Amino acid sequence: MVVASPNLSKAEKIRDIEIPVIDLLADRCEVSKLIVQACEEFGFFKVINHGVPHDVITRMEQQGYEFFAQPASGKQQAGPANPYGYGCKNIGLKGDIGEVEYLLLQTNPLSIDHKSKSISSTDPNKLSSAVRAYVEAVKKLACEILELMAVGLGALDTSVLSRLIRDVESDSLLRLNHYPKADDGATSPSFIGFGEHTDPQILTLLRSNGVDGLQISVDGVWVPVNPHPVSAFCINVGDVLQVMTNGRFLSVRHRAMVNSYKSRMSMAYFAAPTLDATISSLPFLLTPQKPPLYRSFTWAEYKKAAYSLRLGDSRLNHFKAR
Ligand code: GA4
Repeated sequence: MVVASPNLSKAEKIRDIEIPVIDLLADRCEVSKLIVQACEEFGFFKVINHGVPHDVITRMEQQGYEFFAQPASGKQQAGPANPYGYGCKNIGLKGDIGEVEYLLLQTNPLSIDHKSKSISSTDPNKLSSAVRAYVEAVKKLACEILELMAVGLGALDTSVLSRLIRDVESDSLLRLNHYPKADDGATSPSFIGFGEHTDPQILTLLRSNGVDGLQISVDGVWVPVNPHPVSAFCINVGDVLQVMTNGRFLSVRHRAMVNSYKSRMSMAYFAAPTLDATISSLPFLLTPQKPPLYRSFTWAEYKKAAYSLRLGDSRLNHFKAR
């Protein structure tokens, strides 16, 4: 719960009190207000009682552990990530590097089935069924959260955000990240697993194996996000949602550090629209005093810009309204 401590800066406050943990089984109207408040203040919050079945999560995690435990030659069958598939240390297409290995997957059912064959040498069906079940459950959760946001923002049409990601052709992604512990082969003295960036999409739903490493930037200060409660999902606003809310919600810079006591695995679902979807500020949030901060663009255009820039670049600056 966020408590008021009047004389502290936002960074000092959050260091003491943690980002908000929101119980999705609480009163719907209250929950929608808390979500909006968290998105405005921090761009991050956690949800508990989220309805994603425990066995769906553990099956997916198990597949992740098995994949990363393979020898390099096995993992490389699923790579190089260009941008999808298995990647090791190389992030994106512009030379960014981190102490991380990952699997980046498209989430439409056909692509999951196809890619599972190159990822799993043992049982592709087991892998694809775990990924499909996980994606279905987190997509449902993402839709629910987007509907609560729309309620909290006062939208008459409460599906105005969720329908963007509901389409089977949505460009949503699933990323499994493995950050080996620092003495397990991490070579960078900075211990940066995944360098600072914002997420380009609408919303990110993140799970980790209870090991810390995630940090968010609050007023320019790096603040660790405690991985507890372990059953929670950590949710953050992406660039597209910042645009749609005309800057009311914040797409906040974050990064992942490696640590020296335990390796970390995280699973991130990036909820995105279809490639041809047009993104612009929601009309009911615009007034003569608050004109659009960004120009309209398609998701394909934004994604192309993201891959032409470095990880830490500010993409949204390129889409400001004139
Ligand atoms: C950051 C969020 C997601 O992990 C991701 C990343 C993508 C990639 O790793 O392929 C990007 C990065 C992310 C933003 C800028 C571009 C694209 C690497 C990079 C340098 C999958 C995404 O959609 O954007």
